[in-house]
This record gives sequence, structure tokens and C-alpha cells, in this order.
Amino acid sequence: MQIIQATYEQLSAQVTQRQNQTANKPEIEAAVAKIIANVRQNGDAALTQYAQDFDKVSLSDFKVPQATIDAAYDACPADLLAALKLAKRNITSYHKKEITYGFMDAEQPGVIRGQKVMPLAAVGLYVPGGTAAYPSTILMSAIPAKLAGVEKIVMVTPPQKDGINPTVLTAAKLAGVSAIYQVGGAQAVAALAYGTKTIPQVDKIMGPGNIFVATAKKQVFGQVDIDMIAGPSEIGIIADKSADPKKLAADLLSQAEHDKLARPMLVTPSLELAQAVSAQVDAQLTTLPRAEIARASVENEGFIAVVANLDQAFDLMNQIAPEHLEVQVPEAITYLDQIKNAGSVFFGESASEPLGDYVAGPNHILPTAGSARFFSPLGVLDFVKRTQFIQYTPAALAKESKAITRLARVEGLEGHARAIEARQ
Ligand code: HSO
Ligand code: ZN
Repeated sequence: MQIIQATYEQLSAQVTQRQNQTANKPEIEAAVAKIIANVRQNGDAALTQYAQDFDKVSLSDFKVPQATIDAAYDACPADLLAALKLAKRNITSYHKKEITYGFMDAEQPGVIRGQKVMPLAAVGLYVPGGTAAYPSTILMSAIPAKLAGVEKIVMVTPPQKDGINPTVLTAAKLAGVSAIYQVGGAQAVAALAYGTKTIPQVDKIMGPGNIFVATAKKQVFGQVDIDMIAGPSEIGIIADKSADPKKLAADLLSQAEHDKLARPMLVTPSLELAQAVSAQVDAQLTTLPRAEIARASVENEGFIAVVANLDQAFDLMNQIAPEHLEVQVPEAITYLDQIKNAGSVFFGESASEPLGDYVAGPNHILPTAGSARFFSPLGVLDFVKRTQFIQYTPAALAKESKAITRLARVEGLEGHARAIEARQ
């Protein structure tokens, strides 16, 4: 793994350069726009055609029968089901704390003001096909939606020759997914955004997918809401010489194995630790089953930066705004105040990143590519909307009418002023 020793200014400049987002590809934009238009116009017929052309399956009914879901659930090995249930319990107990309620005030005589918080009626969850279909991600998205009060949680996933991964079906049932449809790609996103005869229209589309899915989500934004567009996984570690290089290397590789473009990063004041971690990464790569992916990530995207002190390490990480941040120094949690930009933070030696991926309870759907500067982890708030309301007595309105008509007329809106004066 590349070790960079440079001045803070040089490191900071390198980080800025890496962060520039990749531009959209116009050919993909055009292909996706065509698919969306076709699904809008031809509905289920277009979906059947795409299943044939892209997925090489002939499907007349996209809906996965409840009996298939129940059978997968019943056949789930007991220890696996127990692990999923543990994850569900902790995700639930954590996200329950995010539930917000509206309010109503009566601060001024004759005036009621309030805000009502309501769940979205329906959301669509995209689950990628093949090995990227993570049951844990289904729990992380469907459980907060359920807690928010969403009644209809629709899952779509590309058709698979030998059927949908049974653990995906089990997690969907456990998380309270209402219906599962075998449709993938941009066409699935289009179907959720506009609805077809079989696939219900939703208010928000969530979940990771390939470039076609991500582009489709961007294109239907406005027609529906979407979650953030997730980039490759990132792990940033801040560690001092007290940390164990073996554990740090293992944690870096845990994210490197997600994607060739994943970004494992270590920032440390200790050159000795930097060298030991780099050697450990090489050693551990020799036995990692997904070494090909992890090695590409480590070699092309990963780095170890050696800084002058821990303050500089925090400053650099705040600039990077990593999806995951591990703080591996003594009394790690006392550094909470120094963290400004990060999706999810892991304090101390036992808080290894995969703990958060699976069972701790905080969400693992997190802002990437520096967007932790302005985005938050997925949670209950992503599945609600707010409406505000007012009620005034005639006397309370009379008290404000002068101010209202004055403001209306300065904006040239005589009709507004007259609406108020009609009540005097
Ligand atoms: N670390 C990934 C989530 C994940 N890991 C799912 C395992 N399964 C992105 O935060
Ligand atoms: Zn992970």
C-alpha cells in the first residue's frame, strides 16, 4: 500500500484532487432515457421485453409468490436466521430513537401553528442481482422505512436464472417488505417511478445499483424522491503507534474487498505503524478470497498518509469526509468533538467496521465520495415528510393585517392585500 510522506499542504491538495466526482457518460444517459420512455409508454410489455433481452429470461409474472418467500424463510439455517434477527433487533432499537413527532404551539393568543410528520405512502427498494445482493442492506433500508410508518415497501431485483437468493427473500420477509418483483436495471427504476399494471408507483426509490440504475434514479428524481447515489465503499482510519497493524490491515481490506474502486485510507503520525500496516496488507491479501478486487482497490485507490500529529490526522480526515471512519487511538471516543465530516464513526480497537455493517444497529447506507460534508446516514427521517399548518381567530388576524398588507403591496401583490382586508 502506498505510503505518502509529504507536507500537510501537499497532502491536502492531493485529497482535493481525488475528490472530484466523475462526469456522467452521455451514451449511458441516452440509453437510460430511452428505457424510461419505453416503460412509461408500454408498461409491463416493455419489462417483459427487457427481461428477455437483458436478463435472458422469459417472465410473464414478475411478482415473487408469497409461497416462494415463505419457503425460503422456512429453509433458512437456524444460525443464519438468528443472526438476521439479532441484526433486526439492534437496527430497530437504534432507529426507533430517530422517530420524530410533529408539534403544535399556542404561543400567541388566538394563534395555532403546527407541523405534522407523515410517512411516505410507498417506497421502492432496489436490490442488485448476483453476489452484490446483500441481505444486510435490505434490513438497513426496510427497517427504518417500517419504523417511519411506510405501508408499502416494494422490492425489485433482477431476475436470476436459478431464482432469487433465498437469504435475500428471508431478509425481505423479516424486514417487512410488502412485495417483491423480479425486475432489474433502469427499467425497474422506471417502473417504480411511473407504475405499470403490476408494479405499483412509489414515492421514493432507494438502494444501490450499477451505473444504469444510478443514472435512472437521477433521471426520475423529481417525479419521485431518491436516496443518495452511493459510490464505492470507503474506510478512513486514524491511528497512532499504539494500534495493532494486523487489525488495521484487516479493517482496510474489509472495505477494499467490496469494490475495485473502494478506498482504504490510513492517516497516522507514525511512520513505523504505516510501514507495518502496509506489510500486513500485503501479507493478508495472499489468503483473501476476493484478493483480486481488494488488491486493485489497495493499489489504485488506497493510501497511507504520514502526518505530523493527530490534529493533522483529524483535519485531513475531515477534508476527506470518509463514509466510515475508525479512530484507533487510546481513549478514542474523547475525540468525538474533532470529527466534522464522516458517515459512521467507529471508536476503539473493538469497533471494527464490519460490526457496523451487520449488527451494531446504526445504518450502513452512508454518504460516500466526500458527501458526508452535507449528507447523513440513511434513517427514519428519509421516509417521512412534513406538512405545516396554521389557524387564526379574527382578532389575531386583525392584529397582523397591517403588516401583511404592507408587505404585500411592497411586492406589488394587491390581491394578497385585499384577501386580508376582505376579513376586516
Ligand atoms: N460496507 C458496505 C455495506 C455492507 N457491507 C453490506 C457488507 N454488506 C457499505 O457501507
Ligand atoms: Zn461492508
